[in-house]
Amino acid sequence: MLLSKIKQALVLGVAVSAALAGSAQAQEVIKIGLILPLTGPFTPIGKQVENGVKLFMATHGSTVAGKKIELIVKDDGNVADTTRRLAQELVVNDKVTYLAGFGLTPLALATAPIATQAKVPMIVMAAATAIITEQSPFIVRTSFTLPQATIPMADWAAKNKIGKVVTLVSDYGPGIDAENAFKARFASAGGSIAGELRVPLASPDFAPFLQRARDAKPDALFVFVPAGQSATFGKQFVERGMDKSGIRLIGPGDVTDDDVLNQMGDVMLGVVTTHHYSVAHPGAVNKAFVEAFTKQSGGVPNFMGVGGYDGMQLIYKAIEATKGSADGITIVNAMRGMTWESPRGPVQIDPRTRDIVQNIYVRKVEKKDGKLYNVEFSTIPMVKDPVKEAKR
Ligand code: VNL
Repeated sequence: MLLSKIKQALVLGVAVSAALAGSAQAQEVIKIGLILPLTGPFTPIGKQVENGVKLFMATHGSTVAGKKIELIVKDDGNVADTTRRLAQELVVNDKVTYLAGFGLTPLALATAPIATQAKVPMIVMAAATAIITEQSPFIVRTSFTLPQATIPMADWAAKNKIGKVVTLVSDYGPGIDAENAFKARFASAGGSIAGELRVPLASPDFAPFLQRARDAKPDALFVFVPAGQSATFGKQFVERGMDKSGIRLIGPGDVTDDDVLNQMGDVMLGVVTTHHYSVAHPGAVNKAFVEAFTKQSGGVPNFMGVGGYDGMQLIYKAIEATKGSADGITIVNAMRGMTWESPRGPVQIDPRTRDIVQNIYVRKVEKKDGKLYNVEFSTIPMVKDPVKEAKR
């Protein structure tokens, strides 16, 4: 009698574990399509984001809420038509639950209609023109917006004996956002704009623009160039003798990108910028992030790397919150209002706009242990995208 009970239990046990093994094999998969420029001039940006995404997966495992996470990485070569086609294929053929990446504004704008039609959440990890999140109700952003990063720069300049400024920006979405935000805020604080220069995005030659800026004799030159162009800009800045002209360099922190700052050299010492991330941001969360990122990729993270890392963090949190839902509306609604501690500091997804709310730091380039860093010295807490705030 007892023996048969034991036998029964054993048989049952075997049956249960067989069933468990079966369900593990058939474990549901959640697919994430990551589209980035991984060839062409913006390869370092794509690589930063990809490394951030992969680091988050490596440190947090690839099973969330009992589901296996599968990352599918695609290279758009910074061609908007390609980004859109890849997104379409990922949705239709691979049946991804999430689209992610988007290195530059035109790539994100081209893909927005796909997210809307397919009702697939689209996590913008890099591109930073304010209007992007308004192009689809399925877009949620973990990078930043240029107006968000720029307004504190205008405030700082106005308070620090800078009266006359020439602006020099890359001639597309984020540059025009930066120019407009700076101009309006700086003027309202009593500053004057002595010139507005726009440089083509493709293969830019900054030299003639720098000469014009110099001729206008401003107190400061406000610059936005996208990450990946700051090294070229820095080189031409020095070749034109701008570093010895007495004209200060200011701008959102794209121009002192942590990834290339040391390549730009000591001429950058003392440059003040405003941005949401510095590799030198204090605290345990960033320390661990920088160490792990450097170990994994061989280079330091910049704001693009952190955008990728947090984008994946947001996706994991949404999978947990929705128990792995595949419904785009459910997912985006779960993301609204989410908060977490990023390597950059505290962040929140604005429940209304789906843009990221974050601290903007005022930083100065300093040398520590022989290396250049953007050292934060002042914090403007939890800044929302000012363009969307103005529309309320
Ligand atoms: C964008 C904005 C791209 C800021 C960037 O680097 C950047 C964009 C490639 O929205 O296109 O630093």
